[in-house]
Amino acid sequence: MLPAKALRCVLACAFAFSAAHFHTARAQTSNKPDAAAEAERDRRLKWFREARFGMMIHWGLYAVPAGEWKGKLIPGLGEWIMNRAKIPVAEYEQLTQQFNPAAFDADAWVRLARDAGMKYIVITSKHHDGFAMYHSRVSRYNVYDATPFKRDVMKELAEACRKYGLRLCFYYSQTQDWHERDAVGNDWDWPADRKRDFQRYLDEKVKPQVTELLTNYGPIGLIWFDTPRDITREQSKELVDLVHKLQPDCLVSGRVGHGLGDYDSAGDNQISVGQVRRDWETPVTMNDTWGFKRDDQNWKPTGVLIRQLVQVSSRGGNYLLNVGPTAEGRIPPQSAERLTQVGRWLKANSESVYGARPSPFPYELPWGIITTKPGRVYLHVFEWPKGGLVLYGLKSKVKKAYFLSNKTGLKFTQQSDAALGHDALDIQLPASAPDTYDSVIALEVAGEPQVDTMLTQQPDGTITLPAHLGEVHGAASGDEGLRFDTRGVAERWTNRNEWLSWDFRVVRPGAYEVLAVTSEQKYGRDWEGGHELLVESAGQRLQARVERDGKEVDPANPYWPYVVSKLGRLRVDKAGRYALSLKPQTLRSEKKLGLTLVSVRLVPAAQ
Ligand code: FHN
Repeated sequence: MLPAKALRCVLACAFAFSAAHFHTARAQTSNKPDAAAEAERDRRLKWFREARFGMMIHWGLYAVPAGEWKGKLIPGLGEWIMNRAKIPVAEYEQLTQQFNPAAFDADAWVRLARDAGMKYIVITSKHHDGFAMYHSRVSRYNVYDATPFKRDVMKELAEACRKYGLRLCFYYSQTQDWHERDAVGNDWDWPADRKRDFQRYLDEKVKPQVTELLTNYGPIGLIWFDTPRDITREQSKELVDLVHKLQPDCLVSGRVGHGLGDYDSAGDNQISVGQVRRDWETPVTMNDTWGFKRDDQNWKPTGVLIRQLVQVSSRGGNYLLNVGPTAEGRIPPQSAERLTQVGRWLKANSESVYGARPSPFPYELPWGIITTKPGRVYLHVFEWPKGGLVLYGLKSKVKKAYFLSNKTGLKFTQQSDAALGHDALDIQLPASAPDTYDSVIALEVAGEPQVDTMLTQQPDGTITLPAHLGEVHGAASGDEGLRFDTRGVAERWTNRNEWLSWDFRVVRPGAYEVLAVTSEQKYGRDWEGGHELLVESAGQRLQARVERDGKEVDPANPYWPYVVSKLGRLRVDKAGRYALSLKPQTLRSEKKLGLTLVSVRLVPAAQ
């Protein structure tokens, strides 16, 4: 059984990107759509649910400086250079004269996306710098009127998307616009405490431009609003209504604000490890920036991209993978190469991704990830297990097992231990993985796959108790206290009266090292340790301090390094069901981070 409260919490947090940035998860739950609106939303979401994989494109004037201003490298995201270097509007506007991307080839971009297996493209029609990348009649600050290029990028992309059958979607920054006095964000041209008429900016720029985008480029898949800072609920609603009035089939991203989007957006580069019930999407960078930055060479390996795509699919979401083209109009070769490799893998394994349903297991498996369809279970094997793969907890009878890419059959046995309530499927595998990234094994079962969802010791001996699957005790009421971020990691755990417990199954008795896995902040910027924890399980008590004893990186969420802390040793004499509780005795919160628990892990102790 899933602990309902913890699950509710991770779901709520995972829904609400804006959440992650600006709003509380609970604000979300008050937006009860009526049945008719819900049916409309359902209809609109049909293509999105099948798509699973899209291309995001951050392209604008910022590609010209490419991360460097007046001979200095500017830290941070490439598309934020105007803000980070505090470039005055009048100076930034001069970049228009250098924007002439002769190599831009809409056909080639869309072909690259199609061959990668992507089903939609979300391109920045206007990012926070306020510059429109299409021929706008609302403001001459646009690629057609203000640059020597004099071409409408979006017209050309719309044609190519039609030709190759991809959906064109527009990113539009609705609140931040550093070119406009009345908008949010530019406090270097104008004083931060100036009187702003945000509604005027909305009425005179945002709505007319969104209208152009939804009128002049044919059917649009979705409008990807972003960073809903300072926008009121009514204003977010005005935008949602405008989009749906102009194109009833067009989706609105979760970042329109106030939970009013058609689907939810996870935080940037955040991949949920918990089950998510609402439709959702996560935007991901291929290196560390969205807009092109010459010095950013921190490219994610293809294996990580495939793993993230599968991880998102296995949680019922869409993976929106970014490219940042250069000022010449080229998609960086490092991006193109990776996209081609992902496309090759996807072509051979598409059945396990498109339209696939989430993993029936609430927890992660040590060798990889599971997706399903009625009658099928797909085992995505990322870590090749020596001597075969053993899967616990599958209750459906397996009729056939084979490699999805070439249909080679695999031998297997399936057993059930009635006393333990424990099922084991044992698949014989060749010595090495047939695919360098992800070898997919398809299992044929009757109907919907049935599994036992109880946390269970894995065949490698580890027992992982994820924070978000723990039962929360002593929780503060209202919006305060411990909750789980979009990755499923505990945050705001600074109150020692709150504690977690888990029920789990031990298959092999023995001695176990108990580890606490906690998460640093993004890019390892900060972490809070020194908490005193009490662990109680199998009639034993361990008391230990959270220290930096080791580190780990989760390939799905590489920007948040994990810290591993040793809590002590536990003995389990008999196989069976156990409970474990984790009660903080003291919690440090000087940095306001508290105990950022990812999981408690029991690892067989060396004898
Ligand atoms: O500030 C933007 C950022 O530049 C980029 O566009 C990302 C993409 O998700 N969204 C905002 C930050 O979340």
